[in-house]
Amino acid sequence: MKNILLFDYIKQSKRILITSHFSPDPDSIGSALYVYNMIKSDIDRSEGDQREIRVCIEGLIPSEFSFLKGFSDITHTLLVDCVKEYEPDLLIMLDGNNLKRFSKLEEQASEILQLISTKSIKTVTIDHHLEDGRDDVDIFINNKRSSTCEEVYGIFTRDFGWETDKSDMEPILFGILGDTGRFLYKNGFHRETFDTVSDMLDAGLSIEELQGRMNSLSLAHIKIIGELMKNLQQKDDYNYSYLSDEFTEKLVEENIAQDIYGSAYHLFMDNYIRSIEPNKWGFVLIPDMTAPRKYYKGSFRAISDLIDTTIFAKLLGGGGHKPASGFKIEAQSFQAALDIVHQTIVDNRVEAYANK
Ligand SMILES: [Mn+2]
Repeated sequence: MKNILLFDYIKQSKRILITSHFSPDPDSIGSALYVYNMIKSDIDRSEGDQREIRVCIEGLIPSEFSFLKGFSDITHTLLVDCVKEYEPDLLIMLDGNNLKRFSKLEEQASEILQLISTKSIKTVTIDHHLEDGRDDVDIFINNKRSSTCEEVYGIFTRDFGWETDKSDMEPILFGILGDTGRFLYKNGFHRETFDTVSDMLDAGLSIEELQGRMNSLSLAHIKIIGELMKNLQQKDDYNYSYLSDEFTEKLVEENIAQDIYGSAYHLFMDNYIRSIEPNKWGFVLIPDMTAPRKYYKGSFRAISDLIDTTIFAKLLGGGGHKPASGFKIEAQSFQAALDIVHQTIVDNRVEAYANK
């Protein structure tokens, strides 16, 4: 039913805008580019079709994603500027369910909400995260699949039956590999996931090649991962590590790119923080590279069914999934930020375990 309505929206709108969460990961950019490419092909198929389509994503976009079809078409500006200038009548938001995930600054997010209501822009969210705190939209789709990529593939390729070639599938497989941790994490719909992935392998895509694009490292990555290993600590029942303000400021002086900083942090977190014995969960805290000594961002990781880390992340202004969540806080210093995180754990640990 929702898919039929979405189909009508896409067919009847004149200017369609696609977005996904800022500083995109493979699932975010993969789902955005797939939806963009599918609708663009639909427009191109029928001669004289007046519809226009754009994809706009805020924040840092890793250059390793540039091989994906449609990458060079991404409008890389503030979302609010794109909404004002392009004047879409349909906004499709992917891999997030609150405008604050798509537009980095809070006042800009509220400005977009204002524009949505004054300009009567139709809104669609397709997501797979927990739903609390989500924005009200005209169509909300979340079937709790492993990734937004799986959700959108189920709609456009499977349900609508739109022609999908190998280059259309590539962003989808990239996103699934990213969000499933290459099929590592608990997945309530594993048959559907492997069935979807079988389509991609039949089309000739290679898991090895795509995973290779996610795993390739520079010396700068190794240096950052090494620092995180050096700073690793254990406290009570959890592991944690961090980068100091001084270390991060030195990276800025050395012109280390933000995407390297971000991907090294993710690699350390996804591979180590929940598996240093005897603990099975933990967090990593790092200064925001653009504003050290002011903003600090962190992520929690846990093995499945142990603890609900979103209990902590939400109190720290973030969210996500029970075993994997993130947050960003403002603090006077790195130590102050770290103290806030520890205290949040101490105060809410019982509830977090109970909610597993
Ligand atoms: Mn995702």
